[in-house]
Amino acid sequence: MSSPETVYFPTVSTIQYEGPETDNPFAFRYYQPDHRVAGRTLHEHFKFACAYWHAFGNDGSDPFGRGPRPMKWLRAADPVERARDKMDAAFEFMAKLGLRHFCFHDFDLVDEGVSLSESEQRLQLITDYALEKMNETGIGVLWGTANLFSHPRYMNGAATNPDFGVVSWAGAQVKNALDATIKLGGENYVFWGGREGYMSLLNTDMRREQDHLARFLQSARDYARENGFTGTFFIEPKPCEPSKHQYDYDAATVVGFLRHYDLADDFKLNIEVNHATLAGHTFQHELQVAADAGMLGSIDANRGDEQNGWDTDQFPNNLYELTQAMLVILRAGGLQGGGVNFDAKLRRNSTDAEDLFHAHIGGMDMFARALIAADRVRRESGIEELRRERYESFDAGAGNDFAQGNLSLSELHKRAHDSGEPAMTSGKQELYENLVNRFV
Ligand code: XLS
Ligand code: NI
Ligand code: NI
Repeated sequence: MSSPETVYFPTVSTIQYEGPETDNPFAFRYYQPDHRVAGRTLHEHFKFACAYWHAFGNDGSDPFGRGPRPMKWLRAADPVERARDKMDAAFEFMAKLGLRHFCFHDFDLVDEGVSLSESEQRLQLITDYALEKMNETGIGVLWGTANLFSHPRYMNGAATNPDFGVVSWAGAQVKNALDATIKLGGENYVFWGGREGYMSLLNTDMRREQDHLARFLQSARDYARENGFTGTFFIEPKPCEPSKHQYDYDAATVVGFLRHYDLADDFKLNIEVNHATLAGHTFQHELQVAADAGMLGSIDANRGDEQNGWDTDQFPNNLYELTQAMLVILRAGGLQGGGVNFDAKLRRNSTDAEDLFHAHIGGMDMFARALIAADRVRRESGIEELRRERYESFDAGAGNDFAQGNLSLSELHKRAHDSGEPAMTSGKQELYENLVNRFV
């Protein structure tokens, strides 16, 4: 990588690994891209990506007031010039931080035009520019997506809109976003269900809307495959917000949907921490559901707030939770095709240019530290053996016959009579918790 040009982040130079003892806030204490854990480098495990929208589009505005963050890259009057400035800022940031991937929505790259044709022209121009920057730096696209939720035309949904005219527009937008993703060599393509859901069942034909969603996904898949896209499609589950109820509620719901509509060969899941908790699950639960279905594709890294019931999208810092998540990921053999996208935003009152670095350094270090801890837990604590032994009555004999489907209910009944009341076996949860804590 050539050394990044300094324009937007003059006070920060390239971030290096300095080890756990450093007091330099602009250094990694755990993340070393080439450090190997469980047979792969940390870079290969994570493929960390910058979320273009939060990092370079979020000025900190909230429903109560305009954004306080100065965004020097958004000052030009001309939309394409502004988009280029934004891209310069993004590439300066990523190069200094050592991020080798980014994720984008179509209209994060450049503002939507007043007509579809104008939007298409703008996307052409900005993706030409992106290609230049990507070639200079070696930075790539982890995934692209289309913003099918911000424009008022999508107030009743996009692919699930009751009006076919809107569904067509959504189709045009996804075609353009796929074209952009393919042009930039994107490794994956994401569908997060924006407003695909309902606000009230009274006016909603849920069955029809879900059929339309499946048709839409099939047509997007077919178009992308015909045009050379070999990556994976990800669905990103979320239970609510902005809709009252979103069809992609959680991992189990999406796995069922993909199988029902015959999409399971091309689609996997992108699991977001804060979406898991909004659905009433832990992050590790959602990862486990995806992994068990063979669909653990990618992660949107962030965290929620225990007192707030919405998608607060804070940067990850919960080591204990992340270590448990890394246990699931290591057991699953890693992410399938995806990586770790920082779908997280600075707090409204974090307004210094450096804050974006602190946030990402912290997140990357947390993931590295959690993975290293989880690997040690697996190798040194005995937890894997303990968990395996818990099920060992199914490994042989009648238990194995049962697991193989070769034992009837009447035979279970007979066995219970013969062997009498089973002995109690402790679940030992506190012991397991201590085994993890030893390495955190
Ligand atoms: C919103 C989602 C969104 C997707 C990309 O809650 O997390 O940011 O990741 O459309
Ligand atoms: Ni997300
Ligand atoms: Ni989210």
